[in-house]
Amino acid sequence: MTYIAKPRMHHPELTRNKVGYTRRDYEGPVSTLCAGCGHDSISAAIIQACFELDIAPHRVAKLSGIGCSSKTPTYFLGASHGFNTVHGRMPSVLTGANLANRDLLYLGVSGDGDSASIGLGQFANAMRRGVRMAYIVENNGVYGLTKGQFSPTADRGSKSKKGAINRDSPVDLVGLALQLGATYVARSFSGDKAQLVPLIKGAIEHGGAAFIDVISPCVTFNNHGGSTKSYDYVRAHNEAVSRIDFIPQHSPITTEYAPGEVVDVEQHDGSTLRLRKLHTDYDPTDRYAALSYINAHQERGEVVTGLLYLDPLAVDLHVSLNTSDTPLNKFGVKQLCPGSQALDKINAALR
Ligand SMILES: Cc1ncc(C[n+]2csc(CCOP(=O)(O)OP(=O)(O)O)c2C)c(N)n1
Ligand code: SF4
Ligand SMILES: [Mg+2]
Repeated sequence: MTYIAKPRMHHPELTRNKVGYTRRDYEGPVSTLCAGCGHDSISAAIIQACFELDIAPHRVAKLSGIGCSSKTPTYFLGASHGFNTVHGRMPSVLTGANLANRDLLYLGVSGDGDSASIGLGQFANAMRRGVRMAYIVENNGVYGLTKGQFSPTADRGSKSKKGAINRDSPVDLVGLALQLGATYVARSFSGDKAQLVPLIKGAIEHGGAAFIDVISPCVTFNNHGGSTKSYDYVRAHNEAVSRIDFIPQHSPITTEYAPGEVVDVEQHDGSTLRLRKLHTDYDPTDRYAALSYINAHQERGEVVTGLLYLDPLAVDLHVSLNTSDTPLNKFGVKQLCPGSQALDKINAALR
């Protein structure tokens, strides 16, 4: 049995959001992951973000690869579209679905093994093409599902549960996402819901490729001394560059801040990301400065979290390809297949 259904009864007066759903409507069956796994906290943050964003569940498509992390879409948004792909292939399947139906909101959930090992090429091409999606990697530094081998994001010198030392250089997905052209790049920690929920909201509402690397400790295989992906290590080395508040479209801005204390960045859909800067020298609109800031802090063993880079004017793959505003899956056979005469004309024009 891979999941346990939750009891369907709930209190009739549970709070409903603007589209009439309760928080329970965004949940899935009971998780079968190990108790305390960081991945379950990320599922809870996704549920809260979608409930608070007033997104009708049927407007979301959640796609994943293979791994404990990739199992999690079963445990949230039970009434949304879902596709559990082959290991490392979530980005290409999501790209195809997005091109066929641009009306849905795409959520890609993956693991550090799924995205930084077998799926590295897929991750790279989704980022560089600007596929509109919220791409979340639940990063625990190990292949949890196959019993805790080091993954490519494990830091050099970090120790396995049995004491083996990792001698390989790490793949930094945040650095890669920045270099490859992602237009929304963030890092967070599964143990920091206050930071993670607004980051997920901003990613869902972003108009291009949004990537969030969430450090998500594996309590069974990688939560010991010597691991740099344990709860204790991340709590002790977390360097948040900013706190963000997500302000939906047309909502009144109520909190008052002293000048210079916050930066408001409006996204293409009219929502605002309010950044409360914790490090005044950090500029989240400068891709290359962000890269060198992150690298310098990483050298010192610090984990830089928060919204690391944002291009509020991002455009996505549909704009680059100049696709029709009507989703392709809404066209009938007549429009999609104009017949052999039309094809002959095109061929003749190319001769
Ligand atoms: C093509 C293929 N190769 C290898 C595997 C075995 N396998 C399953 S999950 C996994 C790694 C999962 O690691 P990660 O993505 O980090 O997820 P986690 O379990 O840590 O959340 C591997 C190697 C597979 N299922 N398919
Ligand atoms: S093995 Fe690790 S990653 Fe997998 S469910 Fe257990 S704690 Fe989570
Ligand atoms: Mg992993």
